[in-house]
Amino acid sequence: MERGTVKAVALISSGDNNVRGSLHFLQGPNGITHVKGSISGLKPGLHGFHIHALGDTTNGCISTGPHFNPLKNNHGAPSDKERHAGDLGNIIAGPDGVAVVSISDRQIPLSGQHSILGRAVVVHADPDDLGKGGHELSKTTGNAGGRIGCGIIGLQSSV
Ligand SMILES: [Cu+2]
Ligand SMILES: [Zn+2]
Repeated sequence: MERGTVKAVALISSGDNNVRGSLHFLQGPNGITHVKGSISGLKPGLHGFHIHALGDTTNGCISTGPHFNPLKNNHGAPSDKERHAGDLGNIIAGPDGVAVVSISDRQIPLSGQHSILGRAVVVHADPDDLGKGGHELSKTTGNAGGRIGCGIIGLQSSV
């Protein structure tokens, strides 16, 4: 896999609510990708936050497909060995409805075979139970509820 510095950006929006935001992705030479930004218009509390497989929003966030899962694992927490590559856990919105995002992760590269470029970031209505909720959806989606915002991850100039 390429290990150069690569930058990407995703603008988060939704067709039918006020969820908005922008996220910046930076992959360092060590292969760790940093995700930084903020998302507003959220209900205070935890919201599932994932990379989904497809960069397709023709039918809104629903057409971004399932969680990005190139290794065919079960859903889990970002810190779990068994997880989807796209499992980034939860973001937390404050009383003002704004979630500040600052995540570093090894499984979301911006280059190479398992690159997330051209895929989508999705924010959910409910908390991700990280695979441990005992719900029938826990091992596939974390039972995180509806998709209230999403954006396609696009390459940005690294200059
Ligand atoms: Cu999701
Ligand atoms: Zn997942």
